[in-house]
Amino acid sequence: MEALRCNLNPTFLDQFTNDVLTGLSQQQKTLPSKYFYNSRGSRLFDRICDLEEYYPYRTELSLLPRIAQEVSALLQQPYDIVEFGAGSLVKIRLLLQHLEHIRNFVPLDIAGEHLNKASALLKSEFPALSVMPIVCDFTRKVSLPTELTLPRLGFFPGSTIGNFTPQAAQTFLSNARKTLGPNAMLLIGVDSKKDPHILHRAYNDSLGVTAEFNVNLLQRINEEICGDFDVQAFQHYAFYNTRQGRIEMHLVSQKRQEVTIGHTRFSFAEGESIHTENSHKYTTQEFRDLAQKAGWQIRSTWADEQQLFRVHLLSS
Ligand code: AVI
Repeated sequence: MEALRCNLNPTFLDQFTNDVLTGLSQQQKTLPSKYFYNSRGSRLFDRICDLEEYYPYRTELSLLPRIAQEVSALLQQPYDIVEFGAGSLVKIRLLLQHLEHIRNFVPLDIAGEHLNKASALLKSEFPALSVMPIVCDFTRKVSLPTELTLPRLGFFPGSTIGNFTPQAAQTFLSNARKTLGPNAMLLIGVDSKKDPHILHRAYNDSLGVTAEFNVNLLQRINEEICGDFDVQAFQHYAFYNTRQGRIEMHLVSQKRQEVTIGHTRFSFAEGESIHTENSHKYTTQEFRDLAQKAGWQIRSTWADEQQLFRVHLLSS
């Protein structure tokens, strides 16, 4: 299965290099978390999802069968489904098994090879479903295939929205509304604010998989854009920033050192960090306010018993 390509920047490596050089030139050095997901990073993320400490994945997964049944009752008409950041297409199966009258499914993702493989496999399991993958930057407005005529149900699981700043999350929600068109709905997973100890464990697992996932970003820079990071000389550090309501992940330099990427050299003091990810947590009220600013209303909310994770159904 060959995906359509839409709204991508000319060359990925130019963009990657540019983002890395820009991020490391700031006073608080940063690297965008979207670059975690090369093939090794995606495998490490799958291992994170299997960890006992990392509750978001399994909690959302356990909610989905019930949600699918209730959404099916609520929709009362056929919908086409558009998944943002589709990845391995695991969670959509739980929806497709329970939702009736879904004719077209459009998975959107930046990682083309992975998307094509996952789409072909899904199609073999649901032969009556038309699967139309699009390789794109799904955070921007995407032109959907003209074959889609029904109203659209967007799907954005996993609390990936938490990895955006609140401003970027609002922009994403507003672009998703434009992508989906009139009378759309959006089913979105959002991690809740909770006891910081639970959060701390989830991002500091005892097997060190999250640490490996974080450090892999430096390895990727070495391999793909000629960096010379001594990856052993940076340590994973994740903490809950109460004021901002988010987990922050950093890589902390263990010594004074210099790193060269291509022809550009960067100096690190001992203890200086690179900020690699934010994972924002939301109360229902905070998320309602955010969604409203982007033109969405919450129609229904589902949560597990401990309110660790919520899935909201939004309507435009
Ligand atoms: C993909 N995203 C929702 C994950 C999160 O929890 O913010 C990424 C992650 N980072 C460390 N562990 C998992």
